[in-house]
Amino acid sequence: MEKIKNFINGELIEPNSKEYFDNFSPVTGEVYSQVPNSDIKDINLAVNAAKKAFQSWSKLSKQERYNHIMHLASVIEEYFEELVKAESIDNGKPEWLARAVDIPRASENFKFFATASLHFNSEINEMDGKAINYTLKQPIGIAGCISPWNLPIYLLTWKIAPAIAAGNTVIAKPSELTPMTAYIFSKICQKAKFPKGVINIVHGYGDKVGHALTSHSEVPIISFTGGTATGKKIASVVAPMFKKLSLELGGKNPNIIFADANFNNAVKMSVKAAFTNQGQICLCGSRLFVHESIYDKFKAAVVKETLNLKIGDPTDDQNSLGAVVSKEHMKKILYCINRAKDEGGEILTGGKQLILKGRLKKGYYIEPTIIDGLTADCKTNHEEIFGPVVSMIPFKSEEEVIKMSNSTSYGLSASLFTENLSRAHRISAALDSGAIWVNTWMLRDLRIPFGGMKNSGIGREGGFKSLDFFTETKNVCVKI
Ligand code: TXE
Repeated sequence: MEKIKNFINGELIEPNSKEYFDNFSPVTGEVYSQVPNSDIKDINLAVNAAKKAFQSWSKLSKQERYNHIMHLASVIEEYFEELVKAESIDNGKPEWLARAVDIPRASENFKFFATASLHFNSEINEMDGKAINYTLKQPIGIAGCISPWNLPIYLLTWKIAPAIAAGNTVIAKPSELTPMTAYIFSKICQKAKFPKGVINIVHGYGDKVGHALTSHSEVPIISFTGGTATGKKIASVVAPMFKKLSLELGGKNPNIIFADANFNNAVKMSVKAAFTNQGQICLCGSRLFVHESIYDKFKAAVVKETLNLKIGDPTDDQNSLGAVVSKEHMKKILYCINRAKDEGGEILTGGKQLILKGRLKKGYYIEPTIIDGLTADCKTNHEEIFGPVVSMIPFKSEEEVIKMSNSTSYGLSASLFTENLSRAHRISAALDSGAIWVNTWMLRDLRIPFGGMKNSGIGREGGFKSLDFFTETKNVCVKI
């Protein structure tokens, strides 16, 4: 059975403890590899390597860093199919989805931020001929990048790429549930002969090695994507140390359908927003608000479209949904579905675990589930479920739907569907969300500021915002 290794100073090495834990594939429910149970000693090793590498990496020209990073991106492309298969086995997502989204994005992240770093300007503020201010944007040091299991290599590289493009070195801690593509990425760094110590990857549990990383005095920047509860814990460790901190946390995103919406597009997008990646994307639209005048017709169409989704073997491109990430997470989702019933919800379709045949019989599959009949203020409509579950709620007016949409503690993203231009602008401005889509969902441009309000996080990443985050801004005032 394959033992995953840490990647420190360009070498693949065992954890200091020599201890490993099991990595289950959600596709089969079987253990298929071993994850290093790393600790503070592994982080110390990585810190030494990253500190040394920073001396040379931060002093390279932007063009030299660009050349290294673009080469790395091209080697990722050589490993494309291996990464697709690994992501699917590790996470449970359909291979077609990894092929269309996750793996292309991994190399795109590097290409995008390498290029962006060449165009990253500083500011000049002239003072009526008396003085000139200019800003320096300098690399800071070691960035700690902690990523979750839902989009493993996509989010890992979304953090590593801007950090190194800005001239920092990195210690990354991938989710312990989905370490495999990060391990393959370590081998890719070796194949690309990427400068040693610039990228280090340490595997293990969040409260152990993740905590060792966030609390390390020589790691001044922390970028985290994951659950809100974990974000809170990390903030409490990092804030008193005055580190730079970016938190991308959970969401309970509204998807709002007005009566004048393009009906077919709204149905298609609502189903996509609810169930893509088995509903395990922080941007998924899990609360579906539909205007009362089209509610019944829309409900019937969404149920019909959902019944057309096939769930099963992630290697079969005919299947829309694969497995959810872990047994524990499957249990949590099923608990939330039962709680919705207790709250008085009616299950329109789905609602159960799906037991498949053959090698998939112990896998973690859940039917895409639509719930109706709950009020906007119940637990089902307030707490993040993070599975293939959507709850439908009717509304009467703009005012009412804005109030219901904004009633949760989250504020990550929202979608609204209408052909009325003024209304689209009005509602967009009124929603408590960091990202709003009109007549679409999850259409992503890497240049845009990305992040959430309220309990969905702090800070914005994406484009020059990421490069700003991973640099220290200094103002220099020169008197003339
Ligand atoms: O996330 P965690 P999990 C949400 C979703 C999900 C919930 C929990 O609701 O059900 O979070 O998922 C590391 N110090 N999202 O358990 O625990 C951990 O090892 C430092 C939303 O996977 O937040 C992993 O690498 N690090 C989300 C990473 O944090 C710690 C995507 C995320 O783990 C740590 C995924 C600690 N004390 C889940 N504890 C999104 N917004 O995209 C854990 N970690």
